[in-house]
Amino acid sequence: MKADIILTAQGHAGTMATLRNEFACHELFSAPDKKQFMKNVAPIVRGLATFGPMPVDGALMDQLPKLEIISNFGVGVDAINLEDAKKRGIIVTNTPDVLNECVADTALALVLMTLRQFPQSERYLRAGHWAARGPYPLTATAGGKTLGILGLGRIGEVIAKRALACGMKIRYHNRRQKDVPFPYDPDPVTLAKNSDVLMVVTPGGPETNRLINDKVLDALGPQGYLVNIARGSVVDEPVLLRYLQEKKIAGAGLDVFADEPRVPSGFFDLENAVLLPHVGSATVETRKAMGDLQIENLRRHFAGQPVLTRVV
Ligand code: 8YV
Repeated sequence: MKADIILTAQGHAGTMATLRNEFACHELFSAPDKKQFMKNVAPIVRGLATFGPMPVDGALMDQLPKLEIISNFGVGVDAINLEDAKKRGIIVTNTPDVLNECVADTALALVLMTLRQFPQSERYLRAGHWAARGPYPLTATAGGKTLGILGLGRIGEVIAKRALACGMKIRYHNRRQKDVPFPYDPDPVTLAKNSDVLMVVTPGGPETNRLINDKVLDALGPQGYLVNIARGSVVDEPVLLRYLQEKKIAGAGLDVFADEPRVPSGFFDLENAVLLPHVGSATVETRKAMGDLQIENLRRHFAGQPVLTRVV
């Protein structure tokens, strides 16, 4: 018999097809009356396949007394209350590693796009300014600059590899110093002070909420750039917007925002920011690999085997 699971959102097409094939899927995202939906499925649901930022907390878990596993599509589990899951003995899994290279590509692309202003210079050409006004103004070289990585984990290390290939120097801050050949800074302010480009790769959640504040941005300074491929919550967004408007930092490359998909309109007017719609891991290949891992965790759990990538 197929296990009953809830799908919280519309995921990658291939992943959805496999989930629907192997499990008895109940689609919360398309239910017209969510309360009624939860009531109907409560007696049978044993799994939750989560996608995206929908919060999964103790109140939701309590509505599903048979819930055994939450299998998240994505490495970041900040939308899931892990303590609440732990207390209830519910397993939580994520999809680490399979997206490292892809997210690191996005991170490096944002460094290059932000320093070299490639999107802006492309817009300049398309607007016909090249012939009318002459060459695009000079920009900043990445090589020789210091990339400060806030959160040198699995993704951070792959970003470091790429940045080294561009001739950048690496420093980092983590809660704990690691055995890596890069200088360690004891806190985000010191890292920002010692960096030309500050790269945010920390997990989201309450511990990192608004870690990038005015003090960190002041330390980064008017010649410094911020790149965020982690979570919008890690940055104090209104402060960042003001610092970009007032040119208190040189520029920013952002793949993530505090209230996705809503981006404060002030960002749209900035010429010193490159903005991406959370595409860090968004390739066909990587999304398939993430979906495969999400499904394999569910498959194993319901076959009575240990899951592959357990968070809680
Ligand atoms: C995805 C991500 O955009 O893995 C993560 O934590 O942020 C991204 O890879 C997200 O998981 C899509 O739901």
